[in-house]
Amino acid sequence: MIRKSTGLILAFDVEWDVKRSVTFLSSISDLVDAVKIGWYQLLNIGPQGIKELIRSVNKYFLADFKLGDVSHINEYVIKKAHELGINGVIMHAVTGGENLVTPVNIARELGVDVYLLISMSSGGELYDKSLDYNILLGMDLGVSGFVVPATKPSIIRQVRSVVGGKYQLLSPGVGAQGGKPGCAIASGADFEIVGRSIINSESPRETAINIVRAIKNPSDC
Ligand code: O7M
Repeated sequence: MIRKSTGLILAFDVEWDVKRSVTFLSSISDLVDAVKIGWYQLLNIGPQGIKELIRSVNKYFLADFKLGDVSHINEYVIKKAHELGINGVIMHAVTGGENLVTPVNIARELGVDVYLLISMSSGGELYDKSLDYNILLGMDLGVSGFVVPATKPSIIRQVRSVVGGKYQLLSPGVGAQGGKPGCAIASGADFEIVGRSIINSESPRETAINIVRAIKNPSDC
């Protein structure tokens, strides 16, 4: 599970090398509870770069490779991610129970958390039609939590009301996609995932401080 302090997860979607990435993350490390990495890092710095990044920054690293394949491929990615030092992975519910059960069990044995994506910040209409099914699927599998969009607060509320307090809800779509900082957590999420608003800001640290403030004192949600 991600240890909660500020409630902010950085979506680190950047094309930077390891050195620049470490410098940036060190400058806001105290303000974020986890760093979400994914295709940007894999395609730009590669697996060895990711390993180096994780070794250099003392933070929870969440791998978002949008895992939604058949079981043995999911398993392979989780094992490889674990070797790189990844703490948690995001999996897509749409792949279905049969493709999720063994990978989730393997992740558990390795100490890697699985967060199940069950709704999307844009589109994802098929997900929203099967929300109840996917919530129960995740609970049956024993995942650590769910990805639920900041742009759809009613879905956050619905998921929270079904899962109770045992599961962590991670909410993307804050800032650039329209979600107001603080409002996803006010609706029942545990963490808000923010990328471009911080990364493209003239003063990323100041922007992150303002988001953390909004999380503590949400208004106009
Ligand atoms: O704050 P942004 O819009 O720059 O970035 C949002 C991040 O959240 C980006 O890394 C996306 O991949 C991710 N995301 C969504 O934007 N929408 C979703 O529905 C799901 C995710 C996500 O994190 O999936 C795990």
